[in-house]
Amino acid sequence: MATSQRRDQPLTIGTAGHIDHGKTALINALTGKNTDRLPEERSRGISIELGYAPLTLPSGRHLSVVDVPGHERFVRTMVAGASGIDLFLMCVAADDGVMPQTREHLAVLRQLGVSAGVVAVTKADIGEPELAAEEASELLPGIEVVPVSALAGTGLDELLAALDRAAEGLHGRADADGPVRLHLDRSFTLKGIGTVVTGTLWSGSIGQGDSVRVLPLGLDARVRSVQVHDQPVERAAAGQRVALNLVGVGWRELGRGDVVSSADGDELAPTYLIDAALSLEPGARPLPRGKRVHVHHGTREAPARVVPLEGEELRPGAPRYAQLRLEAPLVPLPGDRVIVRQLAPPDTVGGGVVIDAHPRKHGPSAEVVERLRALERGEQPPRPEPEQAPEPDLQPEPLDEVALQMAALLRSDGQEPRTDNELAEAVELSTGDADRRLRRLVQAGQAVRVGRNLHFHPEPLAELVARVVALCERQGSVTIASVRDELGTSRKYAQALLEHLDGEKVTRRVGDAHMLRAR
Ligand SMILES: Nc1nc2c(ncn2[C@@H]2O[C@H](COP(=O)(O)OP(=O)(O)OP(=O)(O)O)[C@@H](O)[C@H]2O)c(=O)[nH]1
Ligand SMILES: [Mg+2]
Repeated sequence: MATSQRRDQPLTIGTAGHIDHGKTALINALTGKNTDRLPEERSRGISIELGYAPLTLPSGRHLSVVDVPGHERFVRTMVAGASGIDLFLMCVAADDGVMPQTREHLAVLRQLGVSAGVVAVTKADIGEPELAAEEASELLPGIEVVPVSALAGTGLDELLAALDRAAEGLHGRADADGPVRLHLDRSFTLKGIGTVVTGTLWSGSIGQGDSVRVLPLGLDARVRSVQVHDQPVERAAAGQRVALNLVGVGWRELGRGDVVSSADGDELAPTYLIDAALSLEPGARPLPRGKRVHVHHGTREAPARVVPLEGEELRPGAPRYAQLRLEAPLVPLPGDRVIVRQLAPPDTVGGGVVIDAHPRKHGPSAEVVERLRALERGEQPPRPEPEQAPEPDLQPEPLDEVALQMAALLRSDGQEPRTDNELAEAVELSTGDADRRLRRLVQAGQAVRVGRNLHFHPEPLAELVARVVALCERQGSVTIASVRDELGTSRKYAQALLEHLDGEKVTRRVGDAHMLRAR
C-alpha cells in the first residue's frame, strides 16, 4: 500500500542552529551516539565535521541523523550536511535564544526547500525556555516547538512524538528512478578493507559488484561491498546513508564533494555553467552582474560569477533567472537546489533551482528568458544558436584537465603535499606552466598557497588548522617544534603552516612562539 510504503521510506534529518546550542548533546540523548568523533571536537567542545547517527521514531519510522556544526566558520560544512536532508531539527538554546546562525541555517534550509521539521528549545533546565520558544515561533511559524533538556533528560519523548508528526506524510526527496547519485561527504581507508566513501544516496540504487564512476574527475571503480548505517546490505536504496567499499581507486583520490554515479549513465556530467532561478534572502545586498559568490550544490562548492538574465542586478524578492559561471565544476541536474553565499563577510545571501545544468554561455536576452520559462514548464525547447558576438569574459578560463589533475594530486597528498616543483614534474609541466595553473586553482578555491613553495588542498589544510588552533588553545602558544610533534609531521610542514597562520592573522608571532589572536 502506498501509505505503508511511504512509512517505510527512510528519511534524513539534519540538525541546525547556532554554536553551542546543544545539537550534539541532544542527538546523543536521543540516539546514544556521540557524533563528535574527532579529538579536536572533544577537546574544544565544538563540532567541526558532520556527524551521523541512526534514529528510530516511536512509529517505527527510520531516520538518519546528520549533526552539523554551528560555528560561523563551518557554515559551508553545514550546507554540505543539509543538502541531502528531508526535515530539520532546529535547536535554540533556552539561555541564548535566536542567534545569527539560527537565522543563517534557517536561510539555508529555506533555500534548499526543506520546510518540515521541529524546533527543540534546548537546555530547558537553565534560562527561559518560554522566551526562546516565542522567538523561535516567530521565526518559524507553523513549526512545533518542544522544550527539552539533554542534561536532565526531559522533553525527549515529546520531541520524538513531534518528529513523528513532522515526518508523517513526507515522501523523502530521494528519487528511486533517477540516475545513481551519491554525494560524498567522506573518504577514508580501513585496514584490510581499503577505500571507503560515505554519503547520502540522492537517487538510484547501488549494489555489490556495480561499476561506478566518480565525478567530476571521471574515475572508474567497482563496488566491493555496501553498508547502510554500519549494516552490510546487498543494495542500498535512494534516501539512505550509504558507505561503499570501492576497488580500483585510492581513498586519497576521493573526498567530500565528489559524486558517485553509475559507470554507464550519461545523465550526470560536470558543468562550469548553470542557468538557475535565484532568489535572494530578505535584506541581502543586490548582486550586480559579475559579482563573485560561492555556489554550493550537494556536498560540493565552487566560486562563481553571477550574470543576471532579467534586469541589471538580482534583488531580494521573487526568483529571477541568472547564469552562474563557475570557476570549478559542479555536478547538478535540473531541479536541484543551489545555495549562494557571499564571500565577504561570509553569509548566505540566497539560493535557487537549477533550470539548465549545461547551458551555453550567454548574457541576458528575451530569447534566453523565454527558453528558460519553457524548460521550467517541462518543455524541451531547442538549444539556441551560439551568439554571433561572444559574451565578454567575466572570468578566466575554466580549469583544464591538467589543473584538475594537480588538484587531485594535492588532495591525495593530504597533510604533507609535495612541493610546487615536484607537482610540476608529476604532471610534466614546466614550473611556469604549473604556476599559472596553481594560481587558477587558488582562485577557484581548489588549492591554498602555504609558505613559499607549497600548496595544500583546502580540506586537509582545514583539518591541520583546526588541530593547530586546538593546540594553541590548550597550551596558550605553540612553536614549530610543538606543532611538528603534535601533527607527527616534519619541521618543513610545521614551519610552513605556522607562517600561513600568521599570514592569515589566525596567530601572531612573538619570538619563537605563535599565539592565537583575539577574534
Ligand atoms: N545545562 C545544559 N547544558 C547543556 C544541555 N545540552 C548541552 N549542554 C551544554 O552546552 C554545550 C554545548 O553543547 P553541544 O551539544 O556541543 O552544542 P552544539 O550545538 O552541538 O555545538 P556546535 O556543534 O559546536 O555548534 C556543552 O557544554 C553541553 O554540555 C542541556 O540540556 N542543559
Ligand atoms: Mg555539535
